[in-house]
Amino acid sequence: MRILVAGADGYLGWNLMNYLPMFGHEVVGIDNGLRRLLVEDVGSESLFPLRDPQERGLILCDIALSPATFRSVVAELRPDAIVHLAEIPSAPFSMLDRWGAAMSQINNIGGTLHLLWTLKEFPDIHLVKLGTMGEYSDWIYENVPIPEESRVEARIRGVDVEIPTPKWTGSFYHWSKIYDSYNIEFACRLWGLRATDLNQGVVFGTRIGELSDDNLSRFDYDDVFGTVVNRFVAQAVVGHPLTVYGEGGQTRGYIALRDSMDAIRRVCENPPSAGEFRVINQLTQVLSVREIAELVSSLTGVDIMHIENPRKEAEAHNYVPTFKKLKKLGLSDPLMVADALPSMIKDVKQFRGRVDERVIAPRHDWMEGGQDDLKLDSENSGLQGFDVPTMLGGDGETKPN
Ligand code: USQ
Repeated sequence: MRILVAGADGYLGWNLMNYLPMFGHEVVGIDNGLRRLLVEDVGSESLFPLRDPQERGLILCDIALSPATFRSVVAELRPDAIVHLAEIPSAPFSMLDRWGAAMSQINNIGGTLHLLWTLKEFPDIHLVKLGTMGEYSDWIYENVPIPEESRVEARIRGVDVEIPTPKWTGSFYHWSKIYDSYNIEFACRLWGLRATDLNQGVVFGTRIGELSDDNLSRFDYDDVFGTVVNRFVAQAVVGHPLTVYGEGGQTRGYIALRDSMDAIRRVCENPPSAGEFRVINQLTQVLSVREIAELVSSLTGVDIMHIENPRKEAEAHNYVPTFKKLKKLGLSDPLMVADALPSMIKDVKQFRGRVDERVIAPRHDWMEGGQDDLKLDSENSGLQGFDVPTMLGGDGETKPN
């Protein structure tokens, strides 16, 4: 198959660019380079050194700012599938301040809308969209198993009806994913598009085995862009106590990087029919933060530290997600956190000198919402002053159109 990966410079994107060709697929990657800039802006960088996007052979293109360029890439390439990973993926970033919130939603929802309008012209292309398990709030699903469908049966004031799966969530980032999901489902109905919404849990891992050290994908461990398992591994390697937020009973779905790549491949190879909006819950294991900390601590001897939770979230709750569809697509023998940890620790140790301990502890409280640095409107040109294409040194083609 010919597959276009949007967001190809990211943690998942670059691994996918290397994984899909192993199965004979042709891949083309586009990216706007925003992730590198945002991580730099919060005072961090990928633990693994990265090659430039140009060296990686990626096309510099921002779906939200340069939709015409994106359209021409799609028109020329005519891919069988577009894997859409081109979003700002961080809940903490979206809760930093008004800019983080606005940028997350404008970039994510705006980019996805432009992508949908391009697909309207090419409706046979299968949209594989990265969503999140965080679209299912524990508020709604405390006593009900999380569905793996776009529709559920409900009884409203005594009447049995079928309704869109109810969603609620806890960060402006996660809300952007909910709005994306509903927009995509609407476009499938409206224009007969075919799409798969992958509600992915938290991903962990350092590499897909085959990547050489000088071609690794990014690995974030900071308080804003790092995710919990990867952060705990980086913390353990430098002897920093593991930062469990609050009680640590926060329970989530997890999936290994390797299995996430394999799931995406299988989803691409098995497209839904025209007009279908397919939902898949992409996780293989359910764990609490405390259980993860205990696993990392037992392997490394590093202490566990319960710190005040900078987020507003339930610290103890039920969590019963349904996740049957990946297995049906053939994903088997998933890698569990406990089994992945030894090789992750080994990989991270190689780069321990690059861990900056100043970005480990959480620096922002979600309730405070960061400093409200509202300048005069005339100074707020662009989002937080980022002129992405120019900062990347892109040519005229990548400028907003
Ligand atoms: N946590 C800690 N200590 C830390 C970091 C996190 O206790 O040092 C806790 C958080 O409070 C949270 C849980 O670990 O309860 C997961 O946090 P996370 O930062 O690993 O993941 P999250 O913010 O939920 O977001 C990540 C990805 C996002 C994806 C989501 C899937 O960044 O792109 O959508 O996982 S899910 O969690 O299912 O919503």
